[in-house]
Amino acid sequence: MLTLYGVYQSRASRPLWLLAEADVPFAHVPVIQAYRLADPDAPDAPLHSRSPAFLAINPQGQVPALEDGGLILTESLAITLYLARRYGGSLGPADAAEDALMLQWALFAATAVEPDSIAIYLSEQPPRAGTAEAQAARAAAAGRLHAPLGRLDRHLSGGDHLVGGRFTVADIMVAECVRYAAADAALMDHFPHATAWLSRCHARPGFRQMWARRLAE
Ligand SMILES: N[C@@H](CCC(=O)N[C@@H](CS)C(=O)NCC(=O)O)C(=O)O
Repeated sequence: MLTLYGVYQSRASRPLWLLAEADVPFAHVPVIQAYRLADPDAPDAPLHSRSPAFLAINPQGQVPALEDGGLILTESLAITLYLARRYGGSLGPADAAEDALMLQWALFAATAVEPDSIAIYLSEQPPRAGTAEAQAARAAAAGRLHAPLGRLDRHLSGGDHLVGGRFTVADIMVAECVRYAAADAALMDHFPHATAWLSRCHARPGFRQMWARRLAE
């Protein structure tokens, strides 16, 4: 049985969306981020990212993590890619070329998009939201996102999906990293194909199931 560690309100949303799309049975252990707890050391604190039991799974103290038989895997995009390859059917690669393209989009998401899209998200969180510092950080992050989002937009002007003319793990990985930036409507207005693609991704039953569970958490 697969075991996925990490609450829905974390980067665990990425493999959880994949698992919903693939309809794969799994055990979910909702490990919460330690920083979200008032007192992670309290005796009745829930299992969290600094709990000794979880550090035995991921000594780095971050979610998500996956256990599959003897395999323990960390890094949300590596987990999501693994699940697609192993259990995802057409969500995963059909051949070596698609495999390479899916890895390319995973690295694009992690390196060219996520740092600045997270910066946009964080600029809206209290207590920084609305401060001059937060606005400057947000504008700088949005500026740096123009090149990668422009590339994504141009790619999507030629088709509805990132790889293979069908919805795949590549769409999940990139959509999850772009999602944080989507709060910046003025930024996304520059990229109509990417914006429409993100809406299509979010209309999928697999995403809706994941998101409903996240909201209910
Ligand atoms: N690159 C890692 C980042 C993992 C990460 O930062 N996870 C956050 C939650 S989204 C976490 O567990 N934070 C807990 C902590 O730092 O204490 C991945 O994609 O899995």
